[in-house]
Amino acid sequence: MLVVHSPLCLLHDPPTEILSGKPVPYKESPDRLVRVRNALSNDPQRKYELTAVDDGLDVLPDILRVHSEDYVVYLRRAYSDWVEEGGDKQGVLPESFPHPKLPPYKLDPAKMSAIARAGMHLHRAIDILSLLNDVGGYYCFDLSCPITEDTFEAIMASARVAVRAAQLLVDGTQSTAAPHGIFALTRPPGHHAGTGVCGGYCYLNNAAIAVRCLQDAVPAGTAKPRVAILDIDYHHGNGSQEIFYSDDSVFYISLHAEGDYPYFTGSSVEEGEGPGVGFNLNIPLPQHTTGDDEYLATLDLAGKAISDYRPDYLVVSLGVDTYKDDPICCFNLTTPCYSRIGARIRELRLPTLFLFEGGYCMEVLGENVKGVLDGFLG
Ligand code: Q9C
Ligand code: ZN
Repeated sequence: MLVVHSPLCLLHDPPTEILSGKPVPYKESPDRLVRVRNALSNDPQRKYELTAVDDGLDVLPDILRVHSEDYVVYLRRAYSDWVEEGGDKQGVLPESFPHPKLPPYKLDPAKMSAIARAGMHLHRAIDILSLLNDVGGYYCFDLSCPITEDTFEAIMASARVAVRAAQLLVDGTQSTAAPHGIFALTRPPGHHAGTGVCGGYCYLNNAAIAVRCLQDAVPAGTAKPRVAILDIDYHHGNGSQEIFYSDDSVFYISLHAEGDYPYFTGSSVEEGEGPGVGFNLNIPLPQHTTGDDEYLATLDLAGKAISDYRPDYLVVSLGVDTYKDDPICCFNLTTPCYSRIGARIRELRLPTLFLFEGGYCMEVLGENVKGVLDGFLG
């Protein structure tokens, strides 16, 4: 199996996040990536071929099919503007947020038009404005997404990994006996990032960017490929849900913990809107009591829904924070369960793009991710 990665993804390394009200060491560390990479490259059977993505690959057009220009300009400029305005060198951490109970979410019109102007000329005019320092809360929904000096470089590299992996999946799908699979070693993760907002360690929605690449890789006049996203991260992918909520060409299915982060989405009544009604499926599972058997039984239901949709591609948001000893999550999955998950995904017999999302138990992170991929390979 091809594994696409980028050393630049290691650059993002914020010192702290706020968890339960206090600063703690940042859980979404570069070491996560190293652990997974090592587990795959040390496979005794050498089943995984690691390939670094070309740093020169221009993925801005791909990103702009998912995210708004003003948001991307914000991400690009936020750190330098913040430091210029006297913000802490450790990184941007907004401290005031628009709230649904305090509408409207008005920004200074002069700032917004400057942002919009910069957005239209994103390639060359990134340095028009230093106006964004006090709007961070408009582009962020929690305290787990500091923007450091290196964040933009790392999130662009993560998006490049996603795009390249999608391209390779399309290229390799012609010949098929076994279902074809590719792993995008994306980090920072993506499924909490929405059209214009970061949160939950996520800045750019790598899975969504990959979905649009898969869909756009067909000749003009050909039917748009249908894509199913199976999100098996412990947390609900609120960003992915938002991006595809009214889109019937993308079926988003999530298994996640009921009542845990991100708290305000993930209910089974969220079934899509407009043309997207019926193409968003949330399956919340109880915290503390969900173990291997309950999880696999639920995954079978998800698999049935995916088969019924008849997608051309499957994109898997692969989080392993469902593990029993994950430091910030409360499911009880054991290591042997991960290869069984991979085997279930294999049974769908679809060209499959796996993207790395969450998972914070460092000791077994590599083993658990490799378990899913091993199970898929059969
Ligand atoms: N009390 C991913 O797994 N903080 N993101 C949670 C819970 C943020 C998780 C606080 C967790 C984000 C990709
Ligand atoms: Zn997660």
